[in-house]
Amino acid sequence: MITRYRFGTPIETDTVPRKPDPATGPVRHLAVHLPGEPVTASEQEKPGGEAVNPSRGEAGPAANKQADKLFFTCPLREADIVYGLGEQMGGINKRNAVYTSRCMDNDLHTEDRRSLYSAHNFLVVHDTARGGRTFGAFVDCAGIVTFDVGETRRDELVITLDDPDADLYLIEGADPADVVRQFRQLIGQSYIPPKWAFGYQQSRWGYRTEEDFRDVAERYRTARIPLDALYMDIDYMDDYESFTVSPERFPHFDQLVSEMRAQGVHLVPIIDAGIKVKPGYRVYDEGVAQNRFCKDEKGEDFVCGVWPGHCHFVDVLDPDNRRWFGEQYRALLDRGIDGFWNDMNEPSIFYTEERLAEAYALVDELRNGELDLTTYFAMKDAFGALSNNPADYRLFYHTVNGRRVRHDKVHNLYGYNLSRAAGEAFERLSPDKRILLFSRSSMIGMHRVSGIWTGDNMAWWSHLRLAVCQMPNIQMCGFLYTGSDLGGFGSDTDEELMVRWLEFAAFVPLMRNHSASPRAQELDCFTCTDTMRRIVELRYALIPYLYSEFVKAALAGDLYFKPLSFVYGDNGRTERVEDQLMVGESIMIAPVVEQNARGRYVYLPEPMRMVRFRALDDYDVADLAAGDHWVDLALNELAIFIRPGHLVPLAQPAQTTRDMDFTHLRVLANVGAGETAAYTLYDDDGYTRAIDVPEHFHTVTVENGAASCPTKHMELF
Ligand code: MIG
Repeated sequence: MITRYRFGTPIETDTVPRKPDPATGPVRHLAVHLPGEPVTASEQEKPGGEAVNPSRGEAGPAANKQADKLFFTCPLREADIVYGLGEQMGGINKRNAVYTSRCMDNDLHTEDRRSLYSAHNFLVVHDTARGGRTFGAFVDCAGIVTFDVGETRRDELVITLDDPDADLYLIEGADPADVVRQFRQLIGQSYIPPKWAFGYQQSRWGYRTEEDFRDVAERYRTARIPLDALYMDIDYMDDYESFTVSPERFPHFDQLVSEMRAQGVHLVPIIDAGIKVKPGYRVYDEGVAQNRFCKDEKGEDFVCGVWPGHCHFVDVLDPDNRRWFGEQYRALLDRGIDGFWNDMNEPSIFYTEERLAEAYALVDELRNGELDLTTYFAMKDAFGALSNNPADYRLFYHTVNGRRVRHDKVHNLYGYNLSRAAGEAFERLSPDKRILLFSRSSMIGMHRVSGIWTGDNMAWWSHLRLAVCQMPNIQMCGFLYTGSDLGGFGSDTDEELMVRWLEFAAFVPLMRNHSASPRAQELDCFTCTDTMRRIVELRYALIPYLYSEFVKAALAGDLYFKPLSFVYGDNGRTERVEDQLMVGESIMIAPVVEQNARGRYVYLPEPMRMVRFRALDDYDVADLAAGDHWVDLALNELAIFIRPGHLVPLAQPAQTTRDMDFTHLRVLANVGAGETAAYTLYDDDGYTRAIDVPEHFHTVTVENGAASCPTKHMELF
């Protein structure tokens, strides 16, 4: 059951396509503290609900509550687990930390980061004790929201809205999986990319010329490692101008696109949010002439510094500007491009002239003196705080329904609407074929037209582990197509981390190796390239299953990656497992995320069949009982655990998904003698926009030791 409560007059976010009528009366589960209202013991029991606010005096967190904000609080019991919040730091269970939804270009994802690039204001509070309550809360607003999930007080959840205008949705369900399903129904169907986006993809901030792309493609072919896409980072552009291609470095761009296409490799260019201020640059000229940009205090086009130097930001909160911005993608679509990644759309600001002037003034003042403790740090901070300074987000304005709105009030809507502009344009400009799109910044709502990647991680073991935990929480918020930079974006990777990361990423929808560290990270740069090739081949073998599970999850509003308890319920163990995931309906994975490990403990909630691959045709099988097992996993071993009565269809890998045969499949089964099992396989041509049609669903059956399917050639693996 979903109930909507309205507070104040929120700005429309378009996150919920069909809103239920707002309810009146008390809010169940959460105590509400309206702006200006003192927090007193009388808040303790809200009629008709179980919202309890522990009584307290002026001391404690209540005293910190500011009068102009809106708060929701809820006691946390020992057995409660909190899921959700999408792209944030921490574990699957979000307890004992604070998270702030404030889209930020934070390039150092340390444990203490409270904000990453996205604003995903949905969480589930689940009491794992018998008969406990389970509910979801979705805060639908444009402003900054902070979730103190028991950091300040272990026994209390406090949700703080900087701006007291919001819709609050409360979702009651039987269990977390049910709450998430209802929430996903509310926010609408998740974006589905083309099938080639499930292939292996190679990126690096450093490919500069068309020769670089030919070289990488050729190296993958020489090493016989499957590859579906190469990514073009900002250096392909002419002077960092979005939607342009450098004529010097890419003199034969169209030829490059078709050469790559002939090999089955898609080129995926980056698009940056900042539009360079440069008369003669078409997008700039048109944007100025048609009044498309955000304004400063004086009503002039707002200027700040990003990659290209001085930039304007398109006011994408206006539907007409959104349409105009979306049209810009045509320049590249017309040249055969069918995938994009949208970067810097928090939007990231390197500097503004206002902040720079302050810093220069300080330098001038201090130039000839001797720096002491105070002045040294003042100077350091003046430059250190130039980027993404909250003060700069107060310097510019949007027009929302004819009303001028300062950016900081709607900051979290920016990246969402920029990528929405692209996604909505693709539906017009490419009505027959799905276009690949993922974004760095996002808000719930954007999940209908785009995926996300998790930004600038590091080649750290902790970030491999983080990627495992982020996946299910991001997907709960609607973003099914997601992934982290494989191998780590910053800092040099090592061979072992790279292999272990590949073994996990083999199951991640967006399997993209991206980096900017000095060490090259393409898979032919390592001594264990053979192992890496075999892992990528296993990924390709799994594509029929992964794609099928992905599309079915999108259609059903379900998850592709699930925490174990979403399948098995709570048994005192399942709900505490954070380093194993369910992938679709048939498989559990238990990736190695520890340096120098040569195996790990794996918890099995039910008896499962372990298939431990060294390669597609080199594996061993063991039927394991429910419970804890030590599993040896040499560096070149990747294990999957198949649920009883379940099937996993496999294809023969090829160098690209285009070259794969999806009509002749084999099926891995965990089906006992005399038993029957069935699997619904989703498959299509890989790009059609008509997804949910009966011909795309195939029934695979295993019985009497044989596999069959009326519409595909099927053999037992
Ligand atoms: O300020 O385009 O997260 O993936 O390689 C850095 C260069 C801008 C940040 C993205 C990263 C990309 C990089 N970009």
